[in-house]
Amino acid sequence: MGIVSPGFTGRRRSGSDLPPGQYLTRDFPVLSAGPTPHILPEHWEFTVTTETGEISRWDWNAFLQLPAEDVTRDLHCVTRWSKLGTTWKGVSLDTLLADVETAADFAMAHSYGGYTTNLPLEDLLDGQAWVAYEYDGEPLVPEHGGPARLLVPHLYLWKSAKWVRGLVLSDTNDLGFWESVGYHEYGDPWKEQRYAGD
Ligand SMILES: Nc1nc2c(c(=O)[nH]1)N[C@H]1C(S)=C(S)[C@@H](COP(=O)(O)O)O[C@H]1N2
Ligand SMILES: [Mo]
Repeated sequence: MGIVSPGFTGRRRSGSDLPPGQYLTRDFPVLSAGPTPHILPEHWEFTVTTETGEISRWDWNAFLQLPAEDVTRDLHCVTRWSKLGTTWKGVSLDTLLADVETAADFAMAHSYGGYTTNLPLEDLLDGQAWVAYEYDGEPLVPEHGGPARLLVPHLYLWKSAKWVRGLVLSDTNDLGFWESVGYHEYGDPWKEQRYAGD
């Protein structure tokens, strides 16, 4: 036909959307290392603790009053499934960290239930990470991390801590739950950084 519909704004889907070693899935698998914590929003809070011990705190109401963004991103799980074009609503870490004074290079995400995962602080900034509380237009269900989870889609999905309760900033790159048992400390899916040494 040779005519491109002017209304067509979708990304062209091709092999280049899929990092090496990944396959496409349409459903949304649930991967949790332990039982699903059921956190009532009124009991939820998110804290950022700096390397000097300063704490910033948002309860659910304060969190919902922060400006939120709609984001569409591809997800890549280290167990090799990828899901393209997932839609979320959440608060950018740029917003949450805007007034936090820190010189730290690293962050440890902590979850209700005890899960942890480590990231360089710079990977949480510049529009790369959110605390997400809606998925596909609905409140985030507990199985996928509700009331709210970290979303860091440029890294393997184990970095996107479900039931997130806070970040602890640090000068040292301490290892989180999966990282301490052999998963890669960074986890770039495009470099296939699945395990330590990859
Ligand atoms: N708190 C917590 N967050 C977690 C996990 C977990 O076990 N506990 N699993 C991680 C892993 S390994 C993956 S692949 C994704 C899975 O997210 P999903 O269950 O929403 O697909 O959550 C990540 N975040
Ligand atoms: Mo995973």
